[in-house]
Amino acid sequence: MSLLIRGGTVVNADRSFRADVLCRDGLIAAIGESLDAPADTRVIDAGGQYVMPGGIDPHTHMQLPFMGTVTSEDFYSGTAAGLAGGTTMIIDFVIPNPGQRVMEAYRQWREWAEKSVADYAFHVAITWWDDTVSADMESLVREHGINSFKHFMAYKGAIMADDEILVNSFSKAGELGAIVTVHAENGELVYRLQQKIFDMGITGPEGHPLSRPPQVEGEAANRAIRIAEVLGVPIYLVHTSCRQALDAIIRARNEGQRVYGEVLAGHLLIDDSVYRNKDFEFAAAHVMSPPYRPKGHKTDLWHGLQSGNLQTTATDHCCFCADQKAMGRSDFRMIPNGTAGVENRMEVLWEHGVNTGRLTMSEFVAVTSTNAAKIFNIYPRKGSISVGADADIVVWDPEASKTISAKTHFQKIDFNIFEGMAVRGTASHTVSQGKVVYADGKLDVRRGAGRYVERPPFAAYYDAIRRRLEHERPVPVRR
Ligand code: URQ
Ligand code: ZN
Ligand code: ZN
Repeated sequence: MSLLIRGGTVVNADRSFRADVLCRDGLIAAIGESLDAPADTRVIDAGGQYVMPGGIDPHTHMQLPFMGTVTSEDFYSGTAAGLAGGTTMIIDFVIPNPGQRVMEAYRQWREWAEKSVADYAFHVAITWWDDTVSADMESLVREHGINSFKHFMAYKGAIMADDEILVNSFSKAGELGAIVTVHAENGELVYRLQQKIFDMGITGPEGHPLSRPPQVEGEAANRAIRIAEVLGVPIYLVHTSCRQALDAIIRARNEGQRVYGEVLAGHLLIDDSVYRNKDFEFAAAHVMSPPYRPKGHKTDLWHGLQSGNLQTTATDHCCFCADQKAMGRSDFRMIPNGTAGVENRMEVLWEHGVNTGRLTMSEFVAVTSTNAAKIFNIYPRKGSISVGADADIVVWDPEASKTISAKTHFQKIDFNIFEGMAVRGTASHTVSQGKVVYADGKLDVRRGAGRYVERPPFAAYYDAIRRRLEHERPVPVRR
């Protein structure tokens, strides 16, 4: 069965143009004006609509065991919810417990993800260090298509990576041609401030942002960036939430360092007033790290996106329902950290990015799909409407309006951080591997249809970094 998307305007990160798109055998087979529909072809009338690369959410946590519970969203329901919002691929996280063989954790997450209905990949977290971790990193890069390793600088006593782990892991990643990513919050400071705030008698969700001020993120962001600079590895900062972290990214990028920044849809649109809401359930539902910030940071983050200093948008989709969040009713430190968003990312960014003029349509495509594909080395297979690319496509109706609500979303969580938000512009059809999987507000997915996407290491990055370091610093650099 072929699929012809007729009469639309193709929008790629570099340009937009009027063209039909023919999909066959899971790939884009032809792009052009007035394409014929071969026999047994399904036709979508895309008149007045945009035909864009399916979204890539580079930061999700489906069925994550965390803080004594497991997220309510699994790989089946989470990838389905993503498709309903135009996201056709996620990059999730393998997070070994400290001391757990990294390869064992990887196999566990691969098993969990087999139920996915859309394509997926993994960043692998390095939460401890010994020779087996080093060996498993090598095997993951060389044999299993992993090219990015995550480091949580927060969560002391759980999965926190201290400087010794950072230096060992960043060095190994550099040898392997992989990119390092970090959750940049100083875990020691968070631990101390949590204790201080709690001992002052502040036990509710309002204590959460007080224990992780922007300076705590700014310090860790700069430290991680500088460690990466000395070791000559490219670095990607996940969920950049504040001016202090953005400043660290901008300074390093202006010095020619290979640093990338991600921003969450939530941090662009929600501020810290949510934590002062008297309703525990409402405030606790917004507990995630880094926390939502005072209003001014949102403006800086939008400027970061518009200026190109932040390259990708994500959701950090990590769902905990009210009964799970209630684990911290008497102690904010026990509230499982995480919020949802995989279904709404693209529509809220279109509403507040494109409809406001902050972003062009092509910039929207870049920050919701193409840049993530390029940074994580799966472009142009993903992130482009081009012949030979995977037929992962969203047909976007710029005039379709809706109001976001937990009452109507597909996400498996009883809360929506964008509850009540009116948006104009949503996915009318989502195509995954050349099959229409979402249309007319209904999902048509098959459990297990999602594929694991292997991502090769980055020879080009390392070659450029090595040459720059040799050029700028006499110190001999690893060949
Ligand atoms: O830190 C993360 O990215 C995971 C554990 C999700 N939770 C969160 O609060 N961001
Ligand atoms: Zn994080
Ligand atoms: Zn996360």
